[in-house]
Amino acid sequence: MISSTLRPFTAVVSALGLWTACADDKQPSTDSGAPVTTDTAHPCPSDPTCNGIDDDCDGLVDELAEPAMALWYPDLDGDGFGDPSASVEACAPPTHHIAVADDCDDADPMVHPEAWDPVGDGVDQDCDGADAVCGSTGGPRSVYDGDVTWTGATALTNAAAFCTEFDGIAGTLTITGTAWTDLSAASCVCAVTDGLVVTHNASLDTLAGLPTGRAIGRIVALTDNPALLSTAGLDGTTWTGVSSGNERLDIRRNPVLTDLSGFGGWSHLDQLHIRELDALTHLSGLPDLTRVTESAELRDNPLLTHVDGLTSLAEVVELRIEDNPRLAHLDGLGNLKSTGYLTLGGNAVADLTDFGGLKAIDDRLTIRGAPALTRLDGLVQLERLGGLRVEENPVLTDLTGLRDARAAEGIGGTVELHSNPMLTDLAGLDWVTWVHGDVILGGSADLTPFQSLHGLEQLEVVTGAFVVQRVLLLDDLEGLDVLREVGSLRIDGTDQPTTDPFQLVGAPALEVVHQTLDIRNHATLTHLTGLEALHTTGNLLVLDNPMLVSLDGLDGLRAADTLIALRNPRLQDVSALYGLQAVGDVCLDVPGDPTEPDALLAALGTTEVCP
Ligand SMILES: [Ca+2]
Ligand SMILES: [Ca+2]
Ligand SMILES: [Ca+2]
Ligand SMILES: [Ca+2]
Repeated sequence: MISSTLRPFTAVVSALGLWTACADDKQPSTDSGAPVTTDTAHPCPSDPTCNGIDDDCDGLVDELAEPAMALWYPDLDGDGFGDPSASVEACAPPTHHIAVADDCDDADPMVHPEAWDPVGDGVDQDCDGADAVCGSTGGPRSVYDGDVTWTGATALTNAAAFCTEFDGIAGTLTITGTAWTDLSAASCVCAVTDGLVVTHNASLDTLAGLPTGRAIGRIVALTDNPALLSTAGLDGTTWTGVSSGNERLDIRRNPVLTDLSGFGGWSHLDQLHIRELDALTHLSGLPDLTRVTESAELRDNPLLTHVDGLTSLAEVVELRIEDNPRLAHLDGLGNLKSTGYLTLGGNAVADLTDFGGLKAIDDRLTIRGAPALTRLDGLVQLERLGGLRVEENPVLTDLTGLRDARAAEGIGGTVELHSNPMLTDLAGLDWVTWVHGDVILGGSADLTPFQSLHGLEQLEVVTGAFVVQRVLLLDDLEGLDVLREVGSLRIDGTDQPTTDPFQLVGAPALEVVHQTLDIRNHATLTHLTGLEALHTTGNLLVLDNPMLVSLDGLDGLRAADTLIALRNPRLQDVSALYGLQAVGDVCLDVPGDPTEPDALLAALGTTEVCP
């Protein structure tokens, strides 16, 4: 509008030919005659400045004063940059006009050549011809140093304010308690170094809206978003922060989430948590994940039927797949080569055939509470087994499937079995020649139907304790054909209802018990027959065996650190101990022949010391 009122000043004068300066009459004239020439002998009397005319005919235009004519641009939004399409030529700036042009939107003071151009909002704030973009050429250009939280009713304005200055975060971005339906309010965020936390957003149904070219480091936590349907909006993210020590994907309690895609390109994690996702049927979306250096858990997903999105996974330090009651097949885990701990339970899986590629379970295989697991077949390539725990599996009938793991030759840690009501023996472990840990059968829980130790026929050495407790139907040690050395041996017969007398026969090669040989609470044990090969033990404890008459069976014993036999009310014969050549403290109670202890002590050249 201003331009239309000012432009006529020169244009109209010229167009109407009202007058032309310095014609032949040497005076300003109104005719439109000959071209202007200079007449220095008859100069015009004056030369009013800034009308663009050589009024005094001296050949100089507007020479007496400043400024000269210039172009002026309207700056209606007051941002210091004018509208280049609406210039005005004048000696002085008209109202609201400035000398600087280049405003590409003179109605918006946030848009001008020096403005911050937020990424991804579709607006070219800095007038360079395009909206800013993330990536190697586009950003982040301004990084906020610290954590950022957008929460509740102020989330939108806080995000918008942030985006007027920054497009990167050296910290964690938390979005919580918002009314957002997507993440477009965060469309300026090109990079977050430490993680993206999206939690408790009632309306959020998609993660779309983040800018193209974004990079997210270390952590993505998506928890408790009741409307979240899909994570596909994260597709295209560059996942950074590898080896930072806390790289984590944590997705839990998003009850309608069905699509876990969007994590392509993520190759390494320290922790993966996929938990309590009530609607999830397929675990897809991690096609490039090859390694989890701490733990991966898939737990409490009631509808999960497939884990086909983990096809690249080769190495996990701890893998827990538990309580996914419809998960019958682990068909996406065929490339898994090694784990530290592998824990399975509460799924519909019937065997271990989906672990056919597994070469090493370095710490422990735990099979716990598996309602459909009847057999353990499938570990056909296993070369190392670091430990074994099998407990509370209602339909597991035998361990024979573990013969597939025979290449391992031994078990590098503790073996524990209890509370498998259909399991009657250890058949299937007949490739185990050593256990570098404890063997605990029964322990604090029942091994109810357990009837024999058959299955351990190749076991030669147990470095830890061999413990058999609460085994109601076991009546001997048969099966331990070649066991020659254990750390400790505790055979505990508490509450044993069997009418067959318990005997210690079945371990004819046992020569050394390094720490403690503990025989107690056997309702029917009468002698220690069966231990004839034993020549060395640390502590020998014989306690609370109501029917025990003699220690016959220990005739080969030559060295013991301590000997304690107490509360065996029928014990009368300890003559088997006369072969001892080295013994430490002795404490004997022989109710059936009170003279026996003194005679033995004298023969051994020691005195009684009781604890
Ligand atoms: Ca402007
Ligand atoms: Ca502007
Ligand atoms: Ca922009
Ligand atoms: Ca721009």
